[in-house]
Amino acid sequence: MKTFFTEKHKLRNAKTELYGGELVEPFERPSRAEFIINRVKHENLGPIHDPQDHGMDAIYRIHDRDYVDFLQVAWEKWQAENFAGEAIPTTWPARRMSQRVPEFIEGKLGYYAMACETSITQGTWEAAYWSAQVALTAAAQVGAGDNGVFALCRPPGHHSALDMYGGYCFLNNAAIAAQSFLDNGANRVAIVDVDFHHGNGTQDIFYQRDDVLFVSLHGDPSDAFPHFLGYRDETGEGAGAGFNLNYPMKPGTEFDEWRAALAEALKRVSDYAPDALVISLGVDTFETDPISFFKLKSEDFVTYGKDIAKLQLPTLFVMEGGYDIEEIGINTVNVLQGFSGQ
Ligand code: B3N
Ligand code: ZN
Repeated sequence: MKTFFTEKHKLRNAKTELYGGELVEPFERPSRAEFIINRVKHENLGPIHDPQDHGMDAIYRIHDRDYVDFLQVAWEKWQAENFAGEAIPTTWPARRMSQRVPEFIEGKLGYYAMACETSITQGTWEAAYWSAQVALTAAAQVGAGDNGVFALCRPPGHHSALDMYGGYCFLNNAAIAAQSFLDNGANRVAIVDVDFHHGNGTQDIFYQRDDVLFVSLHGDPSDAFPHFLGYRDETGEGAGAGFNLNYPMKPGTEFDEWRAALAEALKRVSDYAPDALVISLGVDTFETDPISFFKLKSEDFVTYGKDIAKLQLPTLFVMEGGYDIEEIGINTVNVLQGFSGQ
């Protein structure tokens, strides 16, 4: 299996994350990608390629132009105010307040952020841009006939919506890739999100569409981030009614229950008969992940990789979360090896 990857991910190197009322070292840090790429090499998964530059058009197919403009200049504007720390929002357009976009950077951050753990820093935009290019290049490889391709994206993407960042995500790599399949001739694309967290951004982007089926298995939003989306009764709207499927699960969920949900999800995908499948691959479902609460073991990742392979669909794996950094490479490559039968 081919992997697409760029060292430019290192440009995303925030020093602070707001957690528990303190600024801590971010869970989403460069070493995550290093452990994964090292495991890809160690296991001889296949060749590793740099991404090509597909430009901005594919990004604008998913994200609002004003939002993308904001991401490009946010750090510069923050610095111009001589603030001492990294760019973190402190105020939001809450219920019954104006939804106008403010001029001042503090207001803009609050307008475009869905949460405030994710600091914007020097290099964030460039890393996010290249992460999207990794997904686009890998999608093109699937389009060219490879049955399984790995986009080692960092920063991740599935919390990012049309005009929203947060949850360590800036551009929605999986959504950008799915749209690129459609723009290059596919009629239907399915996205299965197996990250521990609900892919609120991906759901929101495709919620009213029937050309992308979105299915997510995740920690119940009543107990887990992102808290405000991912409930079972969110099934799609308008033309998209019936094309969004959520499987929220409770703290302590073990592999048998999780796998039964995956089987239902994959049956729905199979019935949909997509031309391509995108897996939003987060391995924060692992039993010792520091910020999650499912109980999957390393061997379970191989098993579900095999389950996905049984669909026999052209499949793009897009990296999302996973924070047990010592194990992230093993668990990620286990899925890919299970899928490819290596
Ligand atoms: O949810 C958290 C969080 C929960 C528990 C933690 N512990 C016990 C140390 C720490 C943090 N934080 C909110 C931001 C979570 C972003 C999740 C990004 C992700 O992986 N999405 O798929
Ligand atoms: Zn996650």
